[in-house]
Amino acid sequence: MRRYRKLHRLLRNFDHVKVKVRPHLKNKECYEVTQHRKEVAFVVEGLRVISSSNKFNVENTFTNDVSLKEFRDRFEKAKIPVVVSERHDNLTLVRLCSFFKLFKDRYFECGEDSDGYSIEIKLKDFLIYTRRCKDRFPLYIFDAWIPHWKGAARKQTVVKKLFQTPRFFKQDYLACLRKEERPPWKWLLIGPKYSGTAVHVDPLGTSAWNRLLFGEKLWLLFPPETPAEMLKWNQNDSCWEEASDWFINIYPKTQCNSWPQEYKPLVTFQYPGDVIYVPAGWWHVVLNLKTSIAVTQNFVSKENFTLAWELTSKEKPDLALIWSKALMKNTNAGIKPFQLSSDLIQL
Ligand SMILES: O=C(O)CCC(=O)C(=O)O
Ligand SMILES: [Fe+2]
Repeated sequence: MRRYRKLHRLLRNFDHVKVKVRPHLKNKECYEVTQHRKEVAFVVEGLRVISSSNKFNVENTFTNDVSLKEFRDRFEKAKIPVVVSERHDNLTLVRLCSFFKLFKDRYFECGEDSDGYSIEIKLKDFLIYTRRCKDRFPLYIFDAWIPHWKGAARKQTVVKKLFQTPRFFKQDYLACLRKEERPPWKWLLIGPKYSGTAVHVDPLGTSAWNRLLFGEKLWLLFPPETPAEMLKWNQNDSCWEEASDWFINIYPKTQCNSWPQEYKPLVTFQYPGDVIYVPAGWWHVVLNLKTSIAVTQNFVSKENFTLAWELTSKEKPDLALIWSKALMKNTNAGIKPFQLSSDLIQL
C-alpha cells in the first residue's frame, strides 16, 4: 500500500501517482489539457441535445411506481437497463457532510500502481484535489473497504444509511460467501469532473446498481452482443482506455449511419437520487460531469445466476467451488443443487 500523507506531497507527487495508476498515460503527457476539456464538453453538449428527444434514452421510473414483481418482470428478466429515481432530500446531504467530517482523516483507495500496490489518499486531501483538479485524466476514488466499515454506533449509522441497498436489489446469491471469500462487491466512488470509467462489462456475469449521491454522471450502455472490437476500436492505441477519450474518439462512430442499429447505445444523464440498474453483460462507459459521489454494488440475482455461475466456473474455478458449497449450505438461496452439480463434476 502506498499512502500519500499530505496534500502538498500529493500534489508534488501527483504526476508520479497518475502515471503509476495509469501506466498507459506516459506517452500522452504532451496532450494539451484545455483543448481536451473543450472536446469533451462539445461531445457532452451534443449528447444533451440528442437525449432530450431520443428514443435511445434509458427508461426512467420512480421507485414508488414499480412493485418488486414488476421490476423483476419488466427489467431484470428482460435484461433491460433502467433508472429508478428515489426521493433525494437534504437528509442525504446532511449524511454526506457527517460522513466527510467523520472520515476526513481516513485513507481511501484511488487505484493500483503498476507494481500492484494500492494507492491511498486522505479523504480531506482528495476533496481539495477535486476542487482544484484540471487534470486531463483525474484520479478517482474507488473504495471497497468503507461500505463494510464497522465501529462506533453513530458512525456506523451514517455508513449504513449512505450505503444501503435499494429495495429491488436485496437478492444476492453471492451474499452467502464470507466477506474474505468474496471478491470486492460494493464501492464508494468519488471523482472530479471528467473522471470516469472506461468502456467495460462488469466481471463474472454480475449485474450492478449505482446510486448517485452527489453530482452528475453521463452513462452510455451497449447491448451484450455488441462486439468488443467496435467499442475498443483500434486496440493498439489507448484511445478508449479513459472515459473522456472514449467519448471524444469512439462515441462519434456510434452515431454514424454505418453503426448497426442493434448496437446503438442507450444514454442517460444520472442525477442525485437516481439508481441505475446495469444488467449482466451490458457494456457501459461512464463520465462524471461534475464532482460526483456514488455507491455501486455488483450482485447475482436469480436472473443472472446462470451466466454468473458459468463465467465463475470458467474464470475462477476455486471461487466457484467455495461458492457452490456455500450455496448448497444456504437453504435461503433457493438454488437447487442439481443446477450446480454438472459444473461441479468438472471442477
Ligand atoms: O464510474 C462509475 O460510476 C461507474 C462504475 C462502474 O461501472 C463499475 O464500477 O463497474
Ligand atoms: Fe461497471
